[in-house]
Amino acid sequence: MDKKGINTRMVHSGEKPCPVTGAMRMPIYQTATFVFENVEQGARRFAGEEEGYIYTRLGNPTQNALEVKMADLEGGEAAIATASGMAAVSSATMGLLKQGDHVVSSEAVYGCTHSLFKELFPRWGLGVSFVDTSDPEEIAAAIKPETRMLYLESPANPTMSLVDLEKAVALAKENGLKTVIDNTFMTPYYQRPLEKGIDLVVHSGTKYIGGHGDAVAGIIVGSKEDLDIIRGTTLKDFGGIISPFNAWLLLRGIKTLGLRMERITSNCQKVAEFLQQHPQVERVYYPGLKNHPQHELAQKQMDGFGGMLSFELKGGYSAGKKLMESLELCTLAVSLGDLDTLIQHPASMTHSVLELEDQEEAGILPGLVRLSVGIEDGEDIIKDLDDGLKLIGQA
Ligand code: LCS
Repeated sequence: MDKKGINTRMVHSGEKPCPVTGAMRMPIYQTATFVFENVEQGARRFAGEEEGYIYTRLGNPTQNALEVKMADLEGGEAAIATASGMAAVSSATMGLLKQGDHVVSSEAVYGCTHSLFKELFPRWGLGVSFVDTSDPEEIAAAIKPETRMLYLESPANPTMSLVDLEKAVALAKENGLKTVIDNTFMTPYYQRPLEKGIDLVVHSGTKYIGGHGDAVAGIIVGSKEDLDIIRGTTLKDFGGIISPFNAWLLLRGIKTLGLRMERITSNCQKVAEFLQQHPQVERVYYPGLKNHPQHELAQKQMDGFGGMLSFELKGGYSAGKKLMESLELCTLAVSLGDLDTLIQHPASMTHSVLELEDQEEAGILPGLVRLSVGIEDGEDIIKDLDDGLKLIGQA
C-alpha cells in the first residue's frame, strides 16, 4: 500500500479494530501480567522464541500500539514508550553508553537532561562536553577519541537555537558517533530527524504528543537494533516504561497533533510578531521571525516553526516577574505543548538545576521568559500579554 500522508497516519497507524469485540478504539490493557498456557510457553516467551506478552514492564498491547504509531510518524524501525521524557533520555543514552565513553551535548538542553549528563553521568564514568551545537565547528572541536555520542536539542529549550542537522550528522558519521536528538519542540509533524540520518529521536510525550497536559510520558524512536539494546538493558532494568492508561492518552492525543500544531503555530507567529514590536520588549527568540539568526535553517529543516518562544523585557527580571504574575489567561506553570498557553521563568524554574555559569553559557539569562502558546484565540493571548505589559512600570 502507498505510504499515506502524515495526518492520515496520525489517525490510523498502529491501531486496528479489536478482532474479538470489534471495538474501534484500542482498549486500555490495564493489566500487569499475561497468562501462559503452560510452562513451556512461558519459557519460550522469556527466551524470545515465541512472540507474545509476558509482563507489562516488558511490553503491553496498548503501549505497543503507541510505539508502532510513533515509529511510523518519525520514520523509524521501532519505538519505545516510556514513563516520562526523562526516562526516554536516560534509557536511550545510558543504554547505548558504557564506562569511559564521552558525549558531546548541546549546552542549551532541558534542565534535567543537563543535570543527568553533568551530575549523574560522572558517577558511572561517563564524560560530557557541553557546546554551542548551533556552530558545527564547536561540535568538531569537542570530539575526543573516546566520544561515542552527539546529543542534540533543536530547537533548544528555552533559547530556541537550532542545530544544522545535516552538518551534525556528517560530523557524527565521520567520527563514528551515535546521534540522539530531542524532538519534543517540533514533533514528527514538523521535523523528522531520522530522515536526515540522525540515529535516535527522544521526546517528552508529556508535551505536544499527549497534547492535553494530563499525562507524563516519553518516547524513543530509532533502529530495531538500537532499540532492542535499550529495551533489553536500561528499559528492562531501570523500568521506566509507560503505563497502559498513559499510552492510551497519547494514542488519543496524536490523532489531533497536526490540527493542534497548525493552530498553535499560527497563534505563536502572531504572538511573536506582537511581542517583537512592543516597546517594553528587548528581544524575541522564535525561529519563525525573519530576524531569528537561523530563520533560513528553520525553513530548510523544519515544516513549521512550532509553538514555543522566549523573550526578554527591557526591564529584565523584575519586569518579567511582574508580567508573569499579572497575566489572567496565560497560566504561570512549567511544562509546555498544552492546549492552554503557559508562561514560566527558565532561570528559576525549568533550568534552575543549572549552575549560574552554565545558564549564562547556554544563554538562559535572568530576564528570559518562556511562553508555550496554546490553541486559544490568538487575539485573546495577545490582549492578555498587552494588558500585562501595560502594568509594567506602573506602581
Ligand atoms: N525534553 C524536553 C525538551 C523537555 O522540555 C522536557 C521537559 C523533557 C525532555 C523531560 O520530559 P518529562 O520527563 O518532563 O516528560 N520539559 C519541561 C519544561 O520545559 N517544563 O516542565 C517540564
